[in-house]
Amino acid sequence: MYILIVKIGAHNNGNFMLLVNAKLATMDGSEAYGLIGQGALAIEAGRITWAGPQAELPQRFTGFETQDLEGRLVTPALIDCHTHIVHGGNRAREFEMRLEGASYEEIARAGGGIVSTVSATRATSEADLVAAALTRADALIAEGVSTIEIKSGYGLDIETELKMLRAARAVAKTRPIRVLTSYLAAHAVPAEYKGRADAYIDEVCIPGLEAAHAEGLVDAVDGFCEGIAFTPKQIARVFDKARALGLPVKLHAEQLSNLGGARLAADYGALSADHLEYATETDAQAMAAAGSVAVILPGAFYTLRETISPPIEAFRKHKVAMAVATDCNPGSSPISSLLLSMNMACTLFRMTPEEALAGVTRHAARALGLEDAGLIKPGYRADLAIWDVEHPAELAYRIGFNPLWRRIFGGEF
Ligand code: DI6
Ligand code: FE
Repeated sequence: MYILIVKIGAHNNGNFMLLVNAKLATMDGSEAYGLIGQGALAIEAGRITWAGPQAELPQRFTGFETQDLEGRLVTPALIDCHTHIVHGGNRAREFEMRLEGASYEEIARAGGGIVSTVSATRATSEADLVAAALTRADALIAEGVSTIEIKSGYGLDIETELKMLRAARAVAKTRPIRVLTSYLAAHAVPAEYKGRADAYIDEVCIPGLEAAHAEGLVDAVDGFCEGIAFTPKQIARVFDKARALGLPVKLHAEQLSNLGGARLAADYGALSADHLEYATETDAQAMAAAGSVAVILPGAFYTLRETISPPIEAFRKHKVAMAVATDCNPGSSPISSLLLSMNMACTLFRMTPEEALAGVTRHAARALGLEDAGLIKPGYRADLAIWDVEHPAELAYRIGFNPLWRRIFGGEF
């Protein structure tokens, strides 16, 4: 009985909260960040139940525990919708090789690249994969991130793909963060299947997907459609299996060349197509019609010193929602800062700071198929970031600077 009373008390204090004297960037799709200058926000049982101008706060909230934010900016907590944070080893040696003149594709074709991380990941225990991923997750959390997508794809055998996905699930059990997993066995052809990509799809990729799905480890299915990876036809076979299992798809498409990946993704009603440096206006039209999000990954563009930018203007023109993500991975994008990714999206691709912020909140949620995150609105999860800045444009503007004051996850600081 005593325990019961204590629990009810804790529930009341922990789960009902009123934030006052706050500047709210609701990111609800209205003009100018959906900004409310002198705002208040009510949280009940982990959800936002009211948000608006403080002067209009309904009577029923009197008696709530209040937090005076002293004019600080509140945004939806950030969402990193494309990461590979579970992996073994690192590729600093390749970084040196690229600086000596080797290209990413040359290194990949010479047996380096993705497959070298595969050897390291196979050799790392699940517990050590989790520990390494947590350091990267912590860096993201420290910047106000509440939700991350984590891909497999460095196992390339069934056992290791499952180990990676279990490690990804463990991240969410160990930290206050939401994790969505993507099965990415169609990431590269492992050495033991060299020259036999179709056999790899049939013997590993598809049976592995069935096994991972049976264990509840898969939230979406991804692939790498590229000259150094898989053809649209091979990806389509993986997507057919995803569809049969009722799983949504997404695709690494047109990163280094245009093979028709974005159109393939659109044909399958993909949540997103990602990278897209070589995408065309026709691809943008197909994505718009399918409602697929364009996930912009400036960290990979920067690291590989690419020169062709994704067609941002075409995405704007055809109203393709643009998300921004880190692509945190040991090869092409060793970055674990979403704020820096936002800055890069602006400076390298001329996205606006408002597009960049929408790209890590509302549109990132859409890229993950989430309908209860990414904006400040009644009914949405109370996942919020509180910043020591005066204007939301400052989030993308500064470099190597983290103005996070507090993060609220599921209604709790
Ligand atoms: N595209 C990328 O940028 C990463 N994967 C992919 O399909 C690169 C992964 C790596 O180089 O390890
Ligand atoms: Fe990636």
